[in-house]
Amino acid sequence: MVENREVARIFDEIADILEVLDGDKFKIRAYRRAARTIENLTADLSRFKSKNELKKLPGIGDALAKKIYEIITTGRLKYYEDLRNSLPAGLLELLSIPGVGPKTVAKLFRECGITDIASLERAAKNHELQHLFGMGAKTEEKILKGIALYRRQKERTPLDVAYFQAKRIVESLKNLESAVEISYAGSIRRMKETIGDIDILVASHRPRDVMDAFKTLEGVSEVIASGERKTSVIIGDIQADLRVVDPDSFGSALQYFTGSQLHNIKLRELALRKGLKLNEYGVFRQDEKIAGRREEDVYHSLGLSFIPPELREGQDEIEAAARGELPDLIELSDIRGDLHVHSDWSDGRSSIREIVDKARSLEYEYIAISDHTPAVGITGGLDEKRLIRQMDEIERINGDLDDFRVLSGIEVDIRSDNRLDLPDKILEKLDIVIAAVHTNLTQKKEEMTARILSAIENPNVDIIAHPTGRIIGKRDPYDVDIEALIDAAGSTGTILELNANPRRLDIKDTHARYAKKKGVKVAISTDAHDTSQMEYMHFGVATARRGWLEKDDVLNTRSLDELLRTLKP
Ligand code: DGT
Ligand code: CA
Ligand code: CA
Repeated sequence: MVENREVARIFDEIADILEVLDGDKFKIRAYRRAARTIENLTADLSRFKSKNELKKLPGIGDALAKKIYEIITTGRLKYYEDLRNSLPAGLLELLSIPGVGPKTVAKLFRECGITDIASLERAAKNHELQHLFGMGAKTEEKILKGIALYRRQKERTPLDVAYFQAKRIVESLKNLESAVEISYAGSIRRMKETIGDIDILVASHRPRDVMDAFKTLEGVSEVIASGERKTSVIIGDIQADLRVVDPDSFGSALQYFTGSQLHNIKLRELALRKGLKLNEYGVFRQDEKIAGRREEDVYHSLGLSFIPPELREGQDEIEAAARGELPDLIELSDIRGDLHVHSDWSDGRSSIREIVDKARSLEYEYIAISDHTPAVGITGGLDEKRLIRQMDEIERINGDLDDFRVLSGIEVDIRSDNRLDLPDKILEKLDIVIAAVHTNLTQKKEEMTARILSAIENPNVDIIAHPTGRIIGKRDPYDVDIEALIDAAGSTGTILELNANPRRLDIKDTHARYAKKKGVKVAISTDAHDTSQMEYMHFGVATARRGWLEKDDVLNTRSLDELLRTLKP
């Protein structure tokens, strides 16, 4: 069955190709609009029985209905295949480079004969692009940076994509009778922000059964290597390694294959100093095995308390565990509310009431609605007037609610002139004010730092959202002195957001640890633009754990009363 998402993707790609070919503007727009219609459709396209039925959809005329029908009945679209084949094979990949759109690709192709990433890189390095209209040395630099970013991101997979895939694998293998135990290992268990490959560990007396099930999982496109104890496959564009071990050494294998490599090296050195031997089969004193079945016992046998996987990066976690001074890490169940959520008043897709329902299903006690302000440049940014109306609406909603509270908030833009996008006299009236940068991201370091500092110093600002502005694999952080921001937040009592969106995770793990050292509190928030994104919270919590944060370090673990006291002391 062809999914709606796939049909939308094909239409978007057709629009891209037509744009590269300098095709008809109206036609291009029609494909894009149809792609959006299809994406937002709740019914499966495959349920439509005829072209005429499809034509009832908004923006779908005769020609488009015919094409959709061809895709859902044959799984292919000849027009699309012909279009693709009319272009050099590597040309469309150029569109994946951040900052390169169809218009640029068209120009590069027609005026410079560039057909793939390698030839673009060569031309930019040799300054051959400069004679092109509108392309200076700066643009060449930007293109080279974009290529580097694209390559980096291509090698590693964002955490959410890998996590979703790993979860699917574990869910299906868990039910096997021959699988005694199963766990994530490697970087996915440590919840690193990007994943090289997925590692899964199974304890079993019948490894072959487990391997067979693994190789035939839905979505496996290639078996790279297949042995009795280890198999590697490609599943949904990412490599997954499965290792099967004897239940007697599951704990030590889990410890070994969770890594990180640096953590393991340090742990092995500690074992040697204690006259013990540590490997994936167990902990040994001479020939006697003193631990191996349970992972906790591996650590205990070395005189350490259990080290949570998120801390195993080979920093100073082993020393801390030896002193019994590991942090008592925050857990998802400690979270009592989400302090950064967008509603359909600005660019969110859910109503405030839908957000409240979702928050209650997550067992939260409160939620803050924090929509955008006009300077962000989206439609629906809240000006003073609409914000006041939204505050009234929230008051009404609160009137209908027992033991749950909607906080009136805003994500006020910090403009490039260092001023907030709404006057203080209205910010004062809100329960919670979040400030963030959204435009002019290329300011110089001193300028950007001063810009965010000015918001930190405003007594009406409670939280700075996504303080470094990075989009993992797509956009580097702003050039900003993050330590200076954290230091300043320490003196003003301003809270820093740890944005839980898996493509942001901003501030990141190491910054969170620095913030803790400076006594700066963190708010873990999802920045959800629809209710399903409110489930991103666990990615934020995992990143906070990687930053050694405890419950008390995080604002939204507070009860409503405590939270309000912190916000308005
Ligand atoms: P990744 O996949 O790049 O995101 O990071 P990891 O940590 O999952 O690394 P991976 O998949 O190469 O290996 C999984 C774990 O196996 C790693 O964290 C530590 C452990 N390990 C044990 N011996 C070695 C070794 O010789 N090389 C590597 N790379 N890992 C080893
Ligand atoms: Ca891995
Ligand atoms: Ca691996």
